[in-house]
Amino acid sequence: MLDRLKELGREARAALQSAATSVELENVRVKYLGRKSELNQVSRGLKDLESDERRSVGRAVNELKKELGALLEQSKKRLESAGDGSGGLDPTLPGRMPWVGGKHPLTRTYERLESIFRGLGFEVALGPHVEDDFHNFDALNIPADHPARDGWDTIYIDDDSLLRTHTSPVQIRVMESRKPPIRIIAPGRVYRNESADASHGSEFYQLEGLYVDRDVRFGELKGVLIRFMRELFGESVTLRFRAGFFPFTEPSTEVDVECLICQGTGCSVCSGTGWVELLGAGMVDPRVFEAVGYDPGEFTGYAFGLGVDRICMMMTGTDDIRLFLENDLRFLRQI
Ligand code: 2NM
Repeated sequence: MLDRLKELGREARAALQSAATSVELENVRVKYLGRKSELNQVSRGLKDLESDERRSVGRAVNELKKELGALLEQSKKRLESAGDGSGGLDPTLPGRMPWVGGKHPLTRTYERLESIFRGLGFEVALGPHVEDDFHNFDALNIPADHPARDGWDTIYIDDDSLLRTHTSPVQIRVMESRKPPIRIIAPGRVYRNESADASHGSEFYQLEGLYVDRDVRFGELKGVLIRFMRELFGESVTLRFRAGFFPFTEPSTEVDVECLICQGTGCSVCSGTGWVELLGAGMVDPRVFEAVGYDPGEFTGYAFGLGVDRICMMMTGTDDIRLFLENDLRFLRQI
């Protein structure tokens, strides 16, 4: 009899634990603990047993009933928390995503800029980071003995090799290799021999654009830049065009956007001015066309350049450019 009880216990335990729905659990309860269950029959038959056997079997029956009763409650709870008897799975619970990393904020900014300009008909052009004086300076109307060269804080590798100080040499190389119409953007990393502070890094990302064809006018440049900035910052963005100077464009303009962080009231991102200088642009100087073998009488064009880091700072409310190069996950995860 005791052996039979042991076996019964094993069966009942397994059945209780594997019941996957509340209906199944109720069937298990009826079978092993119900009025007509084998255990109950043994219980009722106790009175017919010899007193010794009655005592030992009686104790075993009670212990088993108690144990199975507790297991039943446990299983009920397990299924209740599933709610619908779906076997412990609640598909309405919020999901959990492991941290798998993400794109760097600069990459995301750059990809957004690229996609806007692609939408405006520009194709992407790339070029070497190690350049020569001709492509980085001379072709851009910045002659060797001219004080303007000092303004770029160039990192030289040897007499004629340098780390590009802007992506303009990419545009020069494209013009050397093809005839207009040309409508390109040249994004990428550029280098300056500067000590880093909150708004300057020794390397940063630039995106320059170039459009050359017959009869390209300043109005088209303005139109494309305004469209670009409205796509990026929203239709209600406030812009300011100022007269500017670059050796490679004439006339030239600098474009500011009202600081998105403080709405123009002044903060650390805009150094208290309410405006952030976003890009420089202008009509390509005839001397640049001469340097690449284009006839300035036949073609005109516009060019522009912007700092990707600046834009990323404004869009993320970051007031120190160095954070973009340090790769501190505590910073990157906030963005
Ligand atoms: C700027 C501002 C204005 C520019 C000019 C050229 C080229 F190659 F066509 F001459 N590329 N980029 C340019 C013009 C860049 O950056 C602030």
